[in-house]
Amino acid sequence: SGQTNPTIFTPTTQDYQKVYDAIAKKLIDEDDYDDGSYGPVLVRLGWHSSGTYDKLTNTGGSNGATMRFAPEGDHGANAGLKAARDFLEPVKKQFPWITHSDLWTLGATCAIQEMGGPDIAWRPGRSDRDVAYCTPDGRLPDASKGSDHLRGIFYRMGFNDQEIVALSGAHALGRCHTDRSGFEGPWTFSPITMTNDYFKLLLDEEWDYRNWNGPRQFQDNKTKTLMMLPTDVVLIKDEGFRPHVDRYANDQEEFFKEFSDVIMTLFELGVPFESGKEARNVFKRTE
Ligand code: CCH
Repeated sequence: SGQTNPTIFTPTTQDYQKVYDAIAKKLIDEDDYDDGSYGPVLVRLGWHSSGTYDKLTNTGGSNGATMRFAPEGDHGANAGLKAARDFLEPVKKQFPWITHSDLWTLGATCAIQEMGGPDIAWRPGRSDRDVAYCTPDGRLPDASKGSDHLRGIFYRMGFNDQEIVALSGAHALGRCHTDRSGFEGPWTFSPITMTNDYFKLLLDEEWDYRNWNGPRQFQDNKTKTLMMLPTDVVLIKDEGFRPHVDRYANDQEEFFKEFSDVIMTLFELGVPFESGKEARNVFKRTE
């Protein structure tokens, strides 16, 4: 029936849905990690594998999964992401036909949906590359810096101010760890549920410097349990970013829509897809 070589397996959307389901099941089963989910660290893995993209040289991005190798895996920005890569390894064993680079972005997509975020369209087509394709250190943002640095990093990927703010809303999820980045604490009270609370809290709380021995970070004046990075607070101080923080704080649906678009774009940066946009698919979530 049109098949030329029966030993070559061409996965269908249903096959990728099976991978999605296996990741989702592991997320439910392995709930004794961090705040109760590997979801946030999976999102960070998808982001750090993609956020190395440089549009001028068309290098970096999720194609390649070069974080598997030193030196990239050892870049300071990637500290702690071994937890996410190890979490996905049994899924790779179960579905050996999927590439690591497809698996990492699919893992992040699954995590966002399973944590109550928006639908994210995803398509396969990434291939794994060898160590020679590792990106140089310094392509990911430095949390201690200001708006010029943020723009420098994200404009290099091809994003604009609105997209920078939308992407930053991922900090509704997860936390900082002293043994990874040096920073400490979660951004929101519900770090394993995707909401627009990051934007609401940025606007509604008073953010003071935390008095501690660690790197400069902010804490909420009321409960002193939440944190913001210097690069987070930049979003309410900078007049190019601020209007989008206001919009997203006021309307979670608007945030979800724009976040969904921009994270799909992020995960596709630099990938030489053979398929067109019609190959994008939204996977069914776990009930
Ligand atoms: Fe982030 N992020 N991120 N971030 N990030 C950290 C954790 C998460 C910056 C710095 C940090 C994005 C943008 C930025 C997540 C998603 C995204 C940490 C703590 C630092 C530091 C790491 C640790 O100690 O474990 C900076 C600077 C920027 C600049 O824009 C974007 C974009 C995304 C996704 C779209 C997620 C999720 C986490 C939580 C990880 C976890 O383990 O809980």
